[in-house]
Amino acid sequence: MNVLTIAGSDPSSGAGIQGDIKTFSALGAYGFSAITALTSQNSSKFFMSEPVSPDAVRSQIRSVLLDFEVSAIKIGMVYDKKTIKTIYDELKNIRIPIVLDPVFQSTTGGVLLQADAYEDFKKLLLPLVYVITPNVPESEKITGMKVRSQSDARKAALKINSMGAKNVVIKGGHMRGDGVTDLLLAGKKFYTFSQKRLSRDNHGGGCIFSAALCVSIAKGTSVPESVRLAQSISFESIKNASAIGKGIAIARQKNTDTVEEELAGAIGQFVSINGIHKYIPEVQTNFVYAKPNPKSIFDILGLEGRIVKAGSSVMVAGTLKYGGSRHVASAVLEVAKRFPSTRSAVNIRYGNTTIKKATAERFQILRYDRTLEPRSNKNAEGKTVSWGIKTAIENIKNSPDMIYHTGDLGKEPMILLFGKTPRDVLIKLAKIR
Ligand code: PXL
Repeated sequence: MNVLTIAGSDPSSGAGIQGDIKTFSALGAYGFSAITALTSQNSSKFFMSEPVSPDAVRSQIRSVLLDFEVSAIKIGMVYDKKTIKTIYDELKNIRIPIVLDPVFQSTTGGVLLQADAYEDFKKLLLPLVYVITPNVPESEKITGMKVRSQSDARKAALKINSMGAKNVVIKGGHMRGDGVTDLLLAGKKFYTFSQKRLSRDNHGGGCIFSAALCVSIAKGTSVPESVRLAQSISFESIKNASAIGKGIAIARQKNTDTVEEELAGAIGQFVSINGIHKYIPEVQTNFVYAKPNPKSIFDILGLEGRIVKAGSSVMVAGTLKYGGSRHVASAVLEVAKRFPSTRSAVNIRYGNTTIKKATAERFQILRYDRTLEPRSNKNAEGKTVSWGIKTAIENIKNSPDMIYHTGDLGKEPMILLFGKTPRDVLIKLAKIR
């Protein structure tokens, strides 16, 4: 999934374009960028800034939108009137959700929006916006109101909404109190999200919030859920800030794991393998990948749906979801309990030749016999796979590469191929085809 940031360059890489790209990557999104302005700053001082020409801003945005699929756009530093007008002209007719982070001043005091550009900022950009994410001083600038309390914040949110922004988040970091409460106005409803207050200044935390929000919106997650996620990601990154320069600490994205990215990539490769249709069983195929140390199938990403065969073509029907797979996920869950590094699996059609090739490759192959399953277990919905896998791995010392069964009355035989990662599973699959 791809997103675009339209923002200023920050050579300290904590905020702006560079910060956004890091956040996008950490969350498994591909980030495109269009640079509106150059700033020169470090952790102590903001030295200067200058705009990129309108032609160049326009051309950058077009070069991205003409070619790539973009699921959401983030706008950060827009610097001046000409840049605002250019962005407005390029985005006014597109249907991609826009997250606007109104940044007016850098942490070290640099001017990110010129004084004569506020009117155009409000008039042209706010009506394009799906979610806007001001902090308290920014919300005051936009509305002309004083925002000192939660009730002021609600009034400000309503006003910003009336100015055109569909959903409004007012980040509460600058308000007094032990905790920090971010306020969301979505539709006609208010939501609040509270978090402990971290007593450290940082550079980049706000950019991380809006960039994470942008990725979450791009994935189709609801606005309230996306705000909750953005708050948690920016909180962790502020906690993780490091004083790598002589001045203010720079917020650092925690590396989130890339379960979704890896699995989606592997499924894409799987379906394009030449002749793979011969390996799709009657019940079709699922391909799963667990978070580290999965506790239930809801820690395991799989297709809600299947990889299906139609003649000799194979395609993905459904989307990736935690808990999306029951059978293959239950198998991985059982194996991961004994062998935590095994986190991925795919089910393929049973065939003698496949077993022989796997034997020749010296795979660790196990089998279980479904006909030996205790009747009480058979009657319990969905327990067969767990029982079978548990039985198969009971006495082994090394993690299995393959576990199969040869069926039961009305049950198709099946092979499960395991690996540490989806890529590992594909490598094993290549050896036995
Ligand atoms: O964090 C706001 C911000 C956004 N964009 C750029 C910046 C800053 C803060 O310094 O420099 C380019």
